[in-house]
Amino acid sequence: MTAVTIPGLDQAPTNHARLLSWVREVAELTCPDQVVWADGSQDEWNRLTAKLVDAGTFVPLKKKPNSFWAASDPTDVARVEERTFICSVDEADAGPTNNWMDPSEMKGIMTELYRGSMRGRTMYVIPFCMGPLDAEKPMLGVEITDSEYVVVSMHIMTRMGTKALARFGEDADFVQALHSIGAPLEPGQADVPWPCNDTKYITHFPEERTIWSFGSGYGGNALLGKKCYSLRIASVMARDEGWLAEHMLILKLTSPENKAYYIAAAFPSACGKTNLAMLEPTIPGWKVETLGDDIAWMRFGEDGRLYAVNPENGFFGVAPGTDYHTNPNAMRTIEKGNSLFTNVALTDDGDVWWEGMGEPPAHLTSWKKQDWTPDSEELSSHPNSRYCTPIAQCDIKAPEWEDPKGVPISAIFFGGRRATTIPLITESRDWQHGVFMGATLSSETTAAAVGQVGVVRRDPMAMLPFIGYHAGDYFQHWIDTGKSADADKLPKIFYVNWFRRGEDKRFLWPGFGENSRVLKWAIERIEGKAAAQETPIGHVPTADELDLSNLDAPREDVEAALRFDADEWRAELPMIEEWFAKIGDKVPTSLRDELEALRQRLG
Ligand code: SAT
Ligand code: MN
Repeated sequence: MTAVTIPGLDQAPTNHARLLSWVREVAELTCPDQVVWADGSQDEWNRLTAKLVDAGTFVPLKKKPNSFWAASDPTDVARVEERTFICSVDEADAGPTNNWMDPSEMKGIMTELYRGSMRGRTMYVIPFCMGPLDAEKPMLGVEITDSEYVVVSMHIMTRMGTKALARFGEDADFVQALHSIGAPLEPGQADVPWPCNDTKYITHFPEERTIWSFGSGYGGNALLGKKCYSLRIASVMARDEGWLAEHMLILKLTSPENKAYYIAAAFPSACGKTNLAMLEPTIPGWKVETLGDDIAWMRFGEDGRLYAVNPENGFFGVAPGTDYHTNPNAMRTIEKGNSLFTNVALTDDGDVWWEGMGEPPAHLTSWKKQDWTPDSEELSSHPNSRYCTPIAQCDIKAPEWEDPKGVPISAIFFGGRRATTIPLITESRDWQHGVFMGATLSSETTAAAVGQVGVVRRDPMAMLPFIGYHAGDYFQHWIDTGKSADADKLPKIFYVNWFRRGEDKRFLWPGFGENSRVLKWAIERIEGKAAAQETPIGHVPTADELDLSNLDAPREDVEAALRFDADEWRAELPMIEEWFAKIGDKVPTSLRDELEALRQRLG
């Protein structure tokens, strides 16, 4: 038997035996026309973006240098949680919050889907590194994909190509990440601008540190370094190795006394992580710089503090609602170009537009590629439309954003989108109480995942769709992380809610840059300088204890945003009980104790 010859297959720029044999195996299964090893060069970017323009996937923007507009297939716009699986060997390890299938059964199904799935296309092999390349132990991966859109997106979102491959040597461990859009082309068959498949699977084999994704080209389903590797697979690595892989932004806050603090904050998708990460404080003398907007990997340093690294190299932010008022730093970052825009609207003069940018132009091309005017009934941009832009060109990136040691975290914020019940900010009594806050975090659903929007669901640590193992074990891992550390070196945990509403449904707190007032209070609590009220749910400031100088908001609203309401909390208890019942036996006893103590305090 002779080996199959596929152009490019034998031109691998590596001697890594396991990588080479996996690439051959995938090529023989998926039957691409050719194999290309992505090098991450400018030349490659130019070649692939030109190819995407030819294919009708990209429209170059006249108003932003080296930037492109893309509209997806209208059915391929968000993460597909129903089609996302954790295929652990033992079903019990996936827990009640994940879909599970036996790994060999899933591999059987997906192998048949992958068979010939790259016919008529190019198979790209993308070596990449999550986190800084000069880390002592670089976190390596290889994504195989038949999508040029994925390759150019990975140029922005990861450190990839030749510079990443240099860290593989001949036998480094790496995460195998296989992706196919599942749209083979027969000879002579014309392509469509956004090829994908109605059948989708986003599958993780945690014991093997392997990801198989099929059928979708959308960010979180297709850029496998992001949610699949850096959260689902990394959370399992973190459990095994004693660290934390979390859905958190990382920001640096500098006080008027020039003291720097680092804050990590977890919010569900599309709840303002990017805006908070890039916030422009409205209070004088305070400064925010950005290290990351979506994912934090936290490990203990030699000094016993928890240090965070952002594994990503780009921002993949929600576009609608982003403008010079809500997030001027994101606007300045994308203004510099080198960015991709997916499912926003295209202006007639070759720029992008989305809801929230102020007055709409008289005519646009909508994300559905239809004529759009301000009278149109539909939105011009999909609510989960995204910009993808390099962190390196963000003016307020912290200089240490690529430090492989990470930055020492002083405070962790958990937050969700809740119209009632949850005060603007609550400080936990201690780590265990903070873990309880995180484990019972709730939020109204958003457009970042396919499904109904605006329903309250528990979203523990904003990780519900991203915990790669049993949620009860994950809670225990958080508890154990606290026990393994020196209590006064641990970050203080806070619970925040920017989204509380008044009776007429208006937001009670102005949010955005004004959130700096809340950050300031948290830091002053850490410094022992600010007062708080002891309540059954934790320490909550009164309006007097927040810096409200020059705030343009009614004081009654601020008071209402800060209010602890015992009745609302009593109504919350059965929902928390229901949530714990869903997790089952594995809810740590310490968290059940926290719930019982809360019930007692509420009377
Ligand atoms: O899943 S993505 O990373 O594409 C976006 C999100 O849901 O946070
Ligand atoms: Mn996210």
